[in-house]
Amino acid sequence: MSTEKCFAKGSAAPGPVPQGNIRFYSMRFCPFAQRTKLVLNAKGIKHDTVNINLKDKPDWFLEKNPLGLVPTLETPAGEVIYESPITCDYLDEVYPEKKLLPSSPFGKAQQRMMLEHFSKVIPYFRKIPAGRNNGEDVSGLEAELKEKFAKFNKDLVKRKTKFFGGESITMIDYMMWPFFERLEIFELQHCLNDAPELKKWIECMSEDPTVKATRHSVDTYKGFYKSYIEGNPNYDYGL
Ligand SMILES: N[C@@H](CCC(=O)N[C@@H](CS)C(=O)NCC(=O)O)C(=O)O
Repeated sequence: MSTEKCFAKGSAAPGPVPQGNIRFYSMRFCPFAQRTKLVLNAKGIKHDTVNINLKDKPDWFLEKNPLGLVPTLETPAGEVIYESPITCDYLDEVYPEKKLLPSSPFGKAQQRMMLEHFSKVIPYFRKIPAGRNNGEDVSGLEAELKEKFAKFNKDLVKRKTKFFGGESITMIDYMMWPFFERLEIFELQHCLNDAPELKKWIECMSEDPTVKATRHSVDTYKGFYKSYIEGNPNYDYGL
């Protein structure tokens, strides 16, 4: 696929997925799709990317994923996989190079439990900016987020490791990262004031080549989110 520009309703469907490839349906600014992108990149998986206009989805995309969500994967055999944790687990299982999930059942279970905890953090990334935008007092929500970050900080202190799964990056780090990448854009850095270990984790993650290769600049994010808040998301912003 030679263009990063998004496909909207009425666009011709991309052809079949070539053998030896996997197709990644994405949206360039989606944090959930970024999880899958991190895993694809970290594992060096050959893939093509089809970006979707989420405000005006092509019918052929809805036929593949009735939920209409990115990330979605498609194999040359026409198998379709969606929901970010499921796509990432699938990739880790099918492509054995550079395993990101622990091999032990308990290790895997621990990562899934951490992800469950983290899923309670994600709504704050929507609620706080939306509240501010409506002129509401969001200090209570900010305090709650600070508390949640402090718990993740405690977890790192207890583990005494650089990353959440050990001394090197594992799946859980990539699953959480896209939201931390957006802290500055959503002006939420102050919520990390009681979380020094988590701040160190952010610094270590920022040095990871896969993280570096998949991130947008703050200006590009700002440009996209401005269009998003105005109700007219420019999915091709910066192209
Ligand atoms: N639970 C899903 C959430 C994915 C999601 O919300 N993706 C958004 C883009 S960031 C989307 O596709 N939105 C389209 C829509 O809601 O119609 C996952 O983890 O993959």
